[in-house]
Amino acid sequence: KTLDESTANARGDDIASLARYMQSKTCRNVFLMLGAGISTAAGIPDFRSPDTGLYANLARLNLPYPEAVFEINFFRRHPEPFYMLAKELYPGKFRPTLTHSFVRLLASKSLLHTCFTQNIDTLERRAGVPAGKIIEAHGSFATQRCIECKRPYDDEKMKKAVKEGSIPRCENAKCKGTGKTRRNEFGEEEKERGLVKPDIVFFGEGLPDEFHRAIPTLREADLLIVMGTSLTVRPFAMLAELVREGCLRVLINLEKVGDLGDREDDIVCLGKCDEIVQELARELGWEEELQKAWEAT
Ligand code: CNA
Repeated sequence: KTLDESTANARGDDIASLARYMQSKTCRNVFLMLGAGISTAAGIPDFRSPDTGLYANLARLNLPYPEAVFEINFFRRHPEPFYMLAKELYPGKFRPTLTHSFVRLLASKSLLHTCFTQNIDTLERRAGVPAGKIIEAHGSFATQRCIECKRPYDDEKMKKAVKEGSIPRCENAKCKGTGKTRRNEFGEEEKERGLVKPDIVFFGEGLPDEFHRAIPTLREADLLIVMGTSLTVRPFAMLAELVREGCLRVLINLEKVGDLGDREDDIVCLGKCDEIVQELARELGWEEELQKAWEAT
């Protein structure tokens, strides 16, 4: 056997035993931890993949360092790079992947307890995963508000601004922004209103309350599947350590990440998530249903 064949066989065995476990009575509450890698097949670049990731392709934005584009203090001074990127990443033009449809299937089979996602692309919702099962830990592009006075900003105006490449500002007449003044179109001095930002969590901002509220439920997990994430962003990455010892943990990713693989029963399946999920669906007898669910998206 070649090394490749042995690896493929080992993966096949792992997937078969995972499927058996999922079909057993013990496996009632499935939790997911998702990241940008489940959306790369939809055409959305992730952050950290070499060559294709956003961080490798940000030179054109003239940033002091790549993460600055998602830092709240940098955004307050220089919103332009973020809005250039938002134009490319804005939801609407991307279709869910097979992996997103697999999540939907888990929900329709009453196996899914909670899907924790770091993704901001809203593709879980678009694939039909019930909103009540999703925790968008880093927020999403679905809504937006002023970063100073926090007044929500209109969805349609936001779409238009992103499309046109303009930078939206708060429309609350009382918004004082950062206190800076500027001259308006009539030559009068007025306070510059705050910048509008999608409700995605930037570095330097807190995670949504619903994320914190959902953490204790992880103790109920019988199975945790971690997919498409480098597990480098905290506190999200810590969730994988919070499931009880007896909970089966599975990693489906291009590379090994976090401490997945360190516990005796952990399963590590390295490869593209769409391919592995398809193999798993085959083992579960869900292949046709998965295909149909995906075609319907
Ligand atoms: P990341 O740090 O870029 O890591 C992605 C991981 O996925 C890496 O380990 C890759 O090897 C792996 N990967 C890439 N493609 C595949 C594939 N087809 N199959 C399996 N594995 C794959 O991204 P994280 O999500 O870990 O980082 C967290 C950030 C990224 C969050 O704050 C997100 O908001 C942010 N982000 C989100 C999106 C999105 O919503 N689609 C896109 C880019 C960045």
